[in-house]
Amino acid sequence: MKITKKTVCPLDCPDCCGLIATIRDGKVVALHGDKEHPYTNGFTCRKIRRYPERLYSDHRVKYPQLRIGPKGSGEFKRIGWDEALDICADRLAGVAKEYGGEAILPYSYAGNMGAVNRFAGYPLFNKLGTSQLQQTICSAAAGAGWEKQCGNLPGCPPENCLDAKLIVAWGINVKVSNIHFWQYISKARKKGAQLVVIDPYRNQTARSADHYVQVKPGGDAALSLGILKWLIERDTIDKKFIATHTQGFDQLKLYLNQCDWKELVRESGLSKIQITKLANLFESTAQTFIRIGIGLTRNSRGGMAIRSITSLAAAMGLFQGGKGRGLLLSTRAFQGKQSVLTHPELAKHERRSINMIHLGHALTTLDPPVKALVVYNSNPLSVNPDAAMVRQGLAREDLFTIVHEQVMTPTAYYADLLLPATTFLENHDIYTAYGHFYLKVIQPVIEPVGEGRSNFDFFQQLAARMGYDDPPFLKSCEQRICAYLGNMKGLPESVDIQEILDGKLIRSDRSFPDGNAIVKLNQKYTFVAGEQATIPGIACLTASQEFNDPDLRSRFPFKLLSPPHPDLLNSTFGEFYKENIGEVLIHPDDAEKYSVNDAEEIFLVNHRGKTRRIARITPDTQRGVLVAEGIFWGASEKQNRNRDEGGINDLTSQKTTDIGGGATFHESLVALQHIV
Ligand SMILES: Nc1nc2c(c(=O)[nH]1)N[C@H]1C(S)=C(S)[C@@H](COP(=O)(O)OP(=O)(O)OC[C@H]3O[C@@H](n4cnc5c(=O)[nH]c(N)nc54)[C@H](O)[C@@H]3O)O[C@H]1N2
Ligand SMILES: Nc1nc2c(c(=O)[nH]1)N[C@H]1C(S)=C(S)[C@@H](COP(=O)(O)OP(=O)(O)OC[C@H]3O[C@@H](n4cnc5c(=O)[nH]c(N)nc54)[C@H](O)[C@@H]3O)O[C@H]1N2
Ligand SMILES: [Mo]
Repeated sequence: MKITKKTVCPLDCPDCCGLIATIRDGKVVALHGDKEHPYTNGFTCRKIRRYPERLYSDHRVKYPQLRIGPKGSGEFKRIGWDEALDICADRLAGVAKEYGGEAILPYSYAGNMGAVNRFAGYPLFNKLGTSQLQQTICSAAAGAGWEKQCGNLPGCPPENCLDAKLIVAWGINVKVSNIHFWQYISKARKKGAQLVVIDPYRNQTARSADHYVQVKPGGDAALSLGILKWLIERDTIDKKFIATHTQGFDQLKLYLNQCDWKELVRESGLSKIQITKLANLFESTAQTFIRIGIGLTRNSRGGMAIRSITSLAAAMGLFQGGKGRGLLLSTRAFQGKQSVLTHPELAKHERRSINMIHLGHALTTLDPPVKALVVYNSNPLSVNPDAAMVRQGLAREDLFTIVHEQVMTPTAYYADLLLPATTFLENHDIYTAYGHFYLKVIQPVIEPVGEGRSNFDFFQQLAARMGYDDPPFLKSCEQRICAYLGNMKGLPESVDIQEILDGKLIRSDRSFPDGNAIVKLNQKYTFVAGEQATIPGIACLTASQEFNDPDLRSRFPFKLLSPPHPDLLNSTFGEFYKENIGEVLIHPDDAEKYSVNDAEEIFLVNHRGKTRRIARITPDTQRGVLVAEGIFWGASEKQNRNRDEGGINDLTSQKTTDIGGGATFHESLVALQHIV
């Protein structure tokens, strides 16, 4: 018998789709986009269509296993959950007793975006007094940059883009990483809108655009400040909006008056003509919608890129909204109290805090050392920067590693204790989105596959096994969802909690149809925001780090970008492409200079590590910039046999962004090396 049930995609993607699962004989046989979900609009990406295959594949971790071979070998023996929980409890309590709670490091991110399961480990780790993890790997710089100038303003509803005449995709590959937004762009273009893409390489979205602006990596502050300087010179900024809804503009104006065009040109990589052409387009199109991505923040000037673009948007009055006008980075639609998910009150004292980007450091050189690592909702060996160092850490004989996973990832290979995790199709949870304004609670659509347990169940059971009976450990998943809904900003007053629990789709009341949140919420845009020693108060030009390092530049002449691939979601789905090492885009002039042939398998190397890619020679990238789409596992699989070769993140650095402590994935210097 065939039935259908509604659910929500759990993947870390702005689109957070409503899905329809088709179930036959207790098994999910298909997933489709929900037609009743306004943003999903009946359509879903090709990744999620393969999810049923992932669900039942041989790569799935189906029961608890204990390592019997050498670290990283992937040789395990099957054990039962009872024994697994005993081992977890004994080892964690043992480490805490001998070395203190801080010798335990939990590592998690957003494999599952459900609020309950995403943060399910926190209460136990707070109780145990473990090291704390700063979850910075994705949007920390973007969030900090936005908050510095815009406070807690929500983004403009994506629907507003339908009436735009000029749409700017700035550091975002919409057709790959935010595909449902394309429907609005597409409809607006049918009504005459033009699409501008600002990106260091001609990505899939740029190939469909009306104008492609090839900015230098990290050159966005220079570009947006150049545009603003031009608008000020021509006196076409929105003075009324600036006077009414902002503060501190004069200081920025003074800075820009003194700012030399030569510097703006050098830093943006664009000529003055290219900058002013774009400025003229902005000036002549009132109905402008800017969609900013997170990609442009993954470098040492990432926060400043956001601060400069929002300052440009504020000077243009885009925050006032109006037909087809707006600015969207993240919607910030619903804001629940995270403490009801994480329960920090269970911690008895202050603990050290470790930026997840520094995992390599934490597992190899940190003192006092980490003795136990608990990984869930993440695949750090593939996604974390400086992964060669992570691998070195995971190989340590004196480190006890627990990995709770759905599939046999490169990280799972290094587990001492491997535990089976359920997927969203087997879970109860609540999902909010960062690309639209809807929220939904879902129930499991099938029974767990194998002996999988959700993050929530696993950590509640482990807490019980460790003898803890504080109230948070006795709560059900539904009680935690209710607590989260309790003080949530964005929930319309009229909604009934029971209806939400029953699965009703809710639209946030922080979504203003006209995109004029700043006016409706009576807030101000601050051009000058709290100057600190290393953080200027206004948007301005700053120096880049690794790309400017003369020593590294002399040894590693190429800038490497490593953005998403259409078939992967970060490293998720990597098991389908195990033999695939991915491509690297190389400009024809560079290929000639370094005698690289198209389709040649080649090493990318630097002082941190090395990986293989297939060369693709194309003018889509600029001279001196290599682009490697996708966090494929391929090379990491080879690495299990050959220790000094990993995935793309073996080349990226543990350096953090200018603000927010974010990752600098798109700022690594590398060299090309022939494989002999
Ligand atoms: N198919 C697919 N979709 C995904 C993901 C995936 O892995 N695969 N990942 C998901 C996740 S977790 C996230 S956070 C989002 C991320 O999605 P986005 O916000 O789109 O960010 P990125 O994909 O990192 O980068 C987007 C674009 O920024 C460009 N870029 C890099 N450096 C610069 C720069 O200095 N300036 C400018 N202007 N552009 C630059 C890149 O070349 C890339 O084309 O996507 C989500 N969606
Ligand atoms: N070079 C480079 N590196 C990057 C990026 C980049 O652009 N370039 N992007 C970065 C970004 S934006 C992000 S967000 C991070 C993402 O890093 P991660 O959050 O680690 O994302 P994934 O690679 O998708 O891995 C998630 C893992 O969690 C598992 N999982 C899913 N659901 C559950 C669950 O309910 N329970 C448990 N226990 N496990 C589950 C999945 O099977 C998967 O293996 O990667 C970053 N890494
Ligand atoms: Mo992300």
